[in-house]
Amino acid sequence: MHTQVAIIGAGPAGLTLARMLHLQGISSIVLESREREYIETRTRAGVLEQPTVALVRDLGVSDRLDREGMSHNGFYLRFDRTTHHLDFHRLIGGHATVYAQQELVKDLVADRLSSGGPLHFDATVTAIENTSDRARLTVDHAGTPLEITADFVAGCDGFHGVSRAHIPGELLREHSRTYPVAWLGILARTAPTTPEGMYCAHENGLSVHSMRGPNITRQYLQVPVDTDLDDWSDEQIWDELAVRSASDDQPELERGEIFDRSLAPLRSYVCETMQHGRLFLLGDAAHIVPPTGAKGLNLAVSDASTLSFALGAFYAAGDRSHLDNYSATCLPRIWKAQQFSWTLTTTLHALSDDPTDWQLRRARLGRWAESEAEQSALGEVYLGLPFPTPWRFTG
Ligand code: RFL
Ligand code: PHB
Repeated sequence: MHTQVAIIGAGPAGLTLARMLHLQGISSIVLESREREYIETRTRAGVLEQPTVALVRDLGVSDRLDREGMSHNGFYLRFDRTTHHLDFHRLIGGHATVYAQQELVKDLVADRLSSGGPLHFDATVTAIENTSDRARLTVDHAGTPLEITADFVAGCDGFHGVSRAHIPGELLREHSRTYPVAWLGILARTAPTTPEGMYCAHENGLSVHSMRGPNITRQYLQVPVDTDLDDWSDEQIWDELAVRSASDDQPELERGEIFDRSLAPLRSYVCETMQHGRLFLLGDAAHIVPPTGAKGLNLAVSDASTLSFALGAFYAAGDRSHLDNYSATCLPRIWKAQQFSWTLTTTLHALSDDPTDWQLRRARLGRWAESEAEQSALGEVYLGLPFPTPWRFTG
């Protein structure tokens, strides 16, 4: 089996790339190690930046996103029992959209299958051979060995995938930072706490209050990284969410049935370079941001857009320069998102018992609450910096 581009992983990076290549007349095969149902129900991200939404519209797969996505002007910030609304729309224009990652994945899978594009589930790539004239992938497809050759390989296989290990160690510079905390996330049947998402900074730690619809909330608690999910009863989760979000200006948090819970440790990671020979890394395969600020999915889509443009230039005009510059083109935007996520993470979480740290964090929160200049600067990155290139090569 031969294809122009072999795509490893059917997450946001792999599926958006497959759609962009299809629209540019470039063939691809998507290989996903899990079953369809698993990737369509995995609870993860929820906040889409403006450039991500614009791209999904441009790709013609936004019908449900346009109907069901919740458009937000900014977010709420609560500390010292007081609520502040950061209205980025009023200050700089634009919106963020709340739409669950697995819903976007469902839309992209349905589109891929209905347009006849190859997408194989239960297909695990175990090795990539990167030679001068082609790449060769070894695949375990439901227990049957399969070999695929491709002009290029897009490693969209997430942080624990196989692709990154195929960049030679001597070329790889890894930037890694772990945090002593994780997010305990829940989905619950109850109305959203605030009309838009809210970050609450409390001396016990962060709580985040988001939503997935008029009667479903998504909420997170900062917990120690070695927490066992079973250590928390539903009542303890609600009690702690209530303590951290308590205010003097808004009603108390509503409680409801918790029907999903998960734990996600916080990590920052970037690998430089993001390419070697015919292999390109995208999304979580190349970088991880802590969830504070909601950048991960959006970075994955941004990388896909950059690679789509570069492949378009190669196939339409024989111009390899954009492929050669892929990593250098992606990295500045990735680092800006890293910086944003790190600033939000270190300001909103309680990461030490030192009272001086808390005063410094409060001072920064105070500036975010009182200064429109600070809010505009935050809003520019939160709503989404422009993607490095268009997704389509037009000559
Ligand atoms: P994915 O989504 O992990 O997809 C990778 C896919 O590759 C498959 N795979 C393989 N397939 C074949 N062969 C192999 N050898 C393979 N190895 C792996 C996997 O099964 C999988 O299907 O990576 P991608 O496409 O780079 O997308 C990244 C995003 O999923 C991730 O960054 C976000 O979910 C992060 N994130 C958030 N991002 C946002 O932009 N906004 C948010 O609001 C947001 N909130 C979050 C988040 C992540 C969270 N967790 C759980 C870490 C909230 C949380 C709690
Ligand atoms: C979410 O809605 O899942 C969400 C909201 C804000 C974040 C991360 C995730 O920073």
